[in-house]
Amino acid sequence: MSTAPTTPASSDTPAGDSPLLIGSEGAVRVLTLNRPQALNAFTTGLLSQLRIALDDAAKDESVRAVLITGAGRAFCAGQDLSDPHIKPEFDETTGAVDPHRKPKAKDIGNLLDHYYIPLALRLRSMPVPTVCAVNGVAAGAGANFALGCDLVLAGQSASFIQAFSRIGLVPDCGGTWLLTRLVGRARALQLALLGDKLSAADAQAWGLIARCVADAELQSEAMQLAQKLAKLPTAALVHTRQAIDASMDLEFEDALKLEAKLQSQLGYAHDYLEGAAAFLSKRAPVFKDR
Ligand code: T3D
Repeated sequence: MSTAPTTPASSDTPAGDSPLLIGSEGAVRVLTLNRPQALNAFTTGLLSQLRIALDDAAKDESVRAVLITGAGRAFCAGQDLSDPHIKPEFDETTGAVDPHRKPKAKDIGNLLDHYYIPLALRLRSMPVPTVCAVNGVAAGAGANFALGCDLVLAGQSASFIQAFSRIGLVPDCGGTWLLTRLVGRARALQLALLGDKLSAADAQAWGLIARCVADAELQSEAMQLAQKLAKLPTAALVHTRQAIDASMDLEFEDALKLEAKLQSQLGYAHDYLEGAAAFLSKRAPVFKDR
């Protein structure tokens, strides 16, 4: 079953033009960032809606995978730098910062505490697998939000930019943690210090994303992938994510013990019994645990 994207109420876009579109295709919940005029940059309104939509998907037992993408030519240009919550003071005519005027303090860390950290944690702990279809440029927090998803596909014209150093900030939305684990220290530093654009093809070659696909195929490939994940044993997939993430900080023996602990839990659950029975009776399994 497929439902048209809905348009929840929003404070930062005109009625009927919500910054987040929410739809479904069978067991896949589809979230589309929808501020194409600003390359889907994150406002506090969009960040809140995104977190609420992920909470809803997490609670809804009929959802077995989440697919996230962007409307228009970009995936997401990161924090909306004109958002009144963080916009710094400067002379709008000349674009200059007045060196004699003490800028009004706007604590960006506060923005992270209230919006980005809860969002990144929500994404990383989803009880279902997440797929990101990066349909164009993904910059700053937009790039790191995408990289926080379980499987990332990107269209061939998409790119990834750690734009933070360009504006005097450090990578956030999990960037320092994710980049180092995905591509190693040397490449993480190269991306983060220089803020250069990395093409989707290079992102795949570097192991930053799962796959780069033709632009025209991106949405259908991502949906196929999400549908495939939705049919797999959800609880086992989510425990797998948990074990892989934890492994980075564990000794080998502790990783073995964590695997045994998770296997104990899963071994009593329906999906393992179903998977093993289906294999032995040469039929397709029907998984249902979440
Ligand atoms: O306070 C904090 O910042 C804390 C949070 C930090 C998290 C972050 O994400 S920091 C990083 C913020 N993002 C950036 O610095 C990226 C800024 N954008 C760009 O560098 C470029 O737009 C892109 C490389 C992403 C794309 O370039 P291009 O040439 O394809 O498009 P464009 O012409 O620059 O942008 C098109 C429109 O989108 C333009 O509006 P206009 O002139 O047509 O009315 C542009 O201003 C707008 N836009 C793009 N990015 C942002 C944005 N508007 C607000 N905020 C943006 N981040």
